[in-house]
Amino acid sequence: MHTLYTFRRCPYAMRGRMALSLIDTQVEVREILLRDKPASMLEVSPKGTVPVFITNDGQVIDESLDLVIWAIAEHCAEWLKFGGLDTQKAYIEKFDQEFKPLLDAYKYDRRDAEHPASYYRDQALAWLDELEHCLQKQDYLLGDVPQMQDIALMPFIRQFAFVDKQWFDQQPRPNLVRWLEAWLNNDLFTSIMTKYKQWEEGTGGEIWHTSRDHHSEFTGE
Ligand SMILES: N[C@@H](CCC(=O)N[C@@H](CS)C(=O)NCC(=O)O)C(=O)O
Repeated sequence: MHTLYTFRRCPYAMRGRMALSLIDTQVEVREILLRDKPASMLEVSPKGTVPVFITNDGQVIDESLDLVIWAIAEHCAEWLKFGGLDTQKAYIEKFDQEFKPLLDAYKYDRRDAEHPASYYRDQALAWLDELEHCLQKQDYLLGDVPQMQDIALMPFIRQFAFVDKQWFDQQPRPNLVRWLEAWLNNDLFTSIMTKYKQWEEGTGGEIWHTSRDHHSEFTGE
């Protein structure tokens, strides 16, 4: 069985769990706390970030985008229909590099920051505008069906929105609001937000039977 070290509220882990829930497999879920990382996780991935996924043949995948690609590229090519793997991957990497630091500066509003939180929020708006522009003509970021890019970005847009949801919803980006609401209410997202108790070293984790139901829902397969 595969093993997943994860933290429920981490957006990187969320994108990994969403991608895993598109395929048909079994995963031992080990829910961790970032302030109390299990030794066995640090042993396989000393950098100490989640998600960490260990395949049933022992391959360690400790970057969320690699995990998403592992799940999607092999099993759900339809999620790479627009643009293909390399283009979507490059876009997500750019998003991670540019948007995430602004999101953190906005969300955590550190006292020693150079600027007020609203400065970082406003810096991030170029990204939101770009996404809004894409969504003006279609249901999802790249077309009328969701793609890897939707899954990879959604947890971060969610986190951004929830810093001040009222502000976000009142912004002139109705299509982005609509896209986010649809994901928040979609089974593919709600089902990966199950609450698990913290995993204890030496015990068995929760067994998660993923299923292709979510995949079929979008592809009609
Ligand atoms: N590039 C990594 C980043 C993952 C990451 O930074 N996850 C955060 C939680 S959201 C983490 O584990 N941080 C370590 C810590 O806070 O100690 C990935 O995409 O998987």
